[in-house]
Amino acid sequence: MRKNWTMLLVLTVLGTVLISFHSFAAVDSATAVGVWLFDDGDVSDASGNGNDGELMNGAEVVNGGKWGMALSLDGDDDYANVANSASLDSTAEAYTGVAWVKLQRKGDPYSGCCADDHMVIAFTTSWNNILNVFGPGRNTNQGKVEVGSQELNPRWLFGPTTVNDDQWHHLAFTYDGAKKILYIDGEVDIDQDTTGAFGVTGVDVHLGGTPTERIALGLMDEIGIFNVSLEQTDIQNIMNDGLGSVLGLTPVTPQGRLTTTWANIKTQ
Ligand SMILES: [Ca+2]
Ligand SMILES: [Ca+2]
Repeated sequence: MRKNWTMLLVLTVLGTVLISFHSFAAVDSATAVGVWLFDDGDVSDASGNGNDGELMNGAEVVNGGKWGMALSLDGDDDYANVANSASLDSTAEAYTGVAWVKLQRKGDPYSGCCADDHMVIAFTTSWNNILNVFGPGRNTNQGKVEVGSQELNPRWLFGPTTVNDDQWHHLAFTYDGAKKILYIDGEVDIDQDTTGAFGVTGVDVHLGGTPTERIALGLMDEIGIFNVSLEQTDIQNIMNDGLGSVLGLTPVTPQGRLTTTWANIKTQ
């Protein structure tokens, strides 16, 4: 009898630990405003909010993504446009934007900011909320990642790490009304105390460029927008397991499992 009670206790404790671990690891899919995996060959939104995008000026969805297919940008005039919606407007006060990017170096540094930057995610054209990679016009800052908004105080922030090396990097920008945080490959690249709200009402979202400038050269995959500021563990789960599987939208792929296994092995 005593043995059974002990076993019951052990199982209860184990169950509680597993349940709390699971809820800690989960990202609430209800906070995902737009999820663009590109795996259907287009810019369809997997979040359920209907924020489907449109390929502009010859932008393509191609094989060779981080996982499955990816958005391909020519550095000239390509981008994807997502029309404004009430769900996109819900990101004004708390926000997370995530994306995998594989960007090429556009050329040698020269004087003249900033039309040759690589835009990743932008609520614009008034720079209401941007996740942007510096181009040659930024001179020695070429390849560094910039986040911010015209309406925040302070407005802009960029970190030390460069990502224009034709390798895949995971970028995330979070804002909670008190702090901007830029993550690169799951680690904090830079953060800054900040106040204000994004003026995004009625604004389209552009992926990989804008209608007038800052056209990325390279690939982008697994772009997501949330109306909450996610924690670092959430960002790392999205990076390691894939945006679709973390949100329960797609099954965990063998490739995703392998990536996670390798990441675990490497950190041991
Ligand atoms: Ca084009
Ligand atoms: Ca993909």
